[in-house]
Amino acid sequence: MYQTILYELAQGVTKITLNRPDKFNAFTQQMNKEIVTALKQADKDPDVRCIVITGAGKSFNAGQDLGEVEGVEIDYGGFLRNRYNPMIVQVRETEKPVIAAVNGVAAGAGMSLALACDIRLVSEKASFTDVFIQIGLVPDSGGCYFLPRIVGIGKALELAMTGDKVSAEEAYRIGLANRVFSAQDFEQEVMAYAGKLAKLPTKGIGLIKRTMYKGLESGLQETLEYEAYAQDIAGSTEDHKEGVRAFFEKRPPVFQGR
Ligand code: T3D
Repeated sequence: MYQTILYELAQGVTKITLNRPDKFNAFTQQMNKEIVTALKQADKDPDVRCIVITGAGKSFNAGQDLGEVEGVEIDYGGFLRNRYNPMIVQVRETEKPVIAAVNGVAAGAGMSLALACDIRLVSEKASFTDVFIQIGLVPDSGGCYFLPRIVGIGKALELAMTGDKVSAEEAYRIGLANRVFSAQDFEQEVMAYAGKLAKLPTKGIGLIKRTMYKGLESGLQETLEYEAYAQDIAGSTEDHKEGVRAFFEKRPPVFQGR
C-alpha cells in the first residue's frame, strides 16, 4: 500500500519507517502524503497504542528532496501549506504518543518532524541540523514553533541562524533528546520504550498530550478549566477504574487503553 514508508504493527506499537535510504529518506510529495495517511491509520486503529517514526539506513530524514525542487519554479508558501503543514498537524492531532526514533541525521524539515513528535529517542550516531539557512531558507514545518519551546529562544536562534550540527550528546544536554541509546542497541531500546508506553492508559496519554499542548498556548484559568474537562473524560475510562482497583488489590494494573 505504501511506496515511500514501511508500516508495521506489533504488540501495540506501530513503526513508521521513512524508507528512501539512498536519499537519506528525504521527503517527496508522496512521502508527505503517506506519513499523513499512516498516522491517521494508526490513530484510528484501537490496537495501536504507541507510534514510532524512524528512518531506514544511516539517516532519520534529510528534509525536502532537493532533487525534486532543483531548477523548478516553486510556490514555497503553497508547497508548505499543501505538503508539510498537514503532516505536522497530524502528528500533533494524533491522540496517541508519537516517538521520533532518530537513528541518524535529522536535517531541515526532517528535524522539524522530530521536534513535532512527543518524545525523541536518539541513537549515539544521530545529529540534528536546522540546515534551512544553508540554502537561504527559514526553518519551516513548525521549526520556528517547536525549537524555542523545547530548547529556549537563545539556543533556538543560534541553531536556526547557523545551521550548526548538534550531536546526540549535545541534543540530550539541551533537552532536544529525551534519551540517547547506543547505536548497537538502538532499535531494541526504542521498541522496549515504546512497548512500555503502549501498556499505559492510552486514552489518558492522549488526553495528557492534548491538555499539555493546549496549556502551552493558554493562561492558567483556561488550563485549569481544560484539565477539569479532560479529567471528566479520563475519570470515566476503564483504565482509571482498573488503576484504582489494582492499587487496592496490591497488584500491577493491566490497562486496556480505553
Ligand atoms: O522547496 C523547498 O525546499 C521548501 C521546503 C523546505 C523543507 C526543507 O526541508 S529545506 C532543507 C532541505 N534539506 C537540505 O538542505 C539538506 C541537504 N543535505 C545535507 O545537508 C546533508 O546531506 C546532510 C547534513 C543531511 C547529511 O550530510 P552527510 O555528509 O552525512 O551525507 P551526504 O553525503 O551529504 O548525503 C548522503 C546522500 O544523501 C547523498 O547522495 P549520494 O551523493 O550518496 O548519491 C546526498 O545527495 C543525499 N541527500 C542528502 N540530503 C538530501 C539528499 N538527496 C536529496 N535531497 C536531500 N535533502
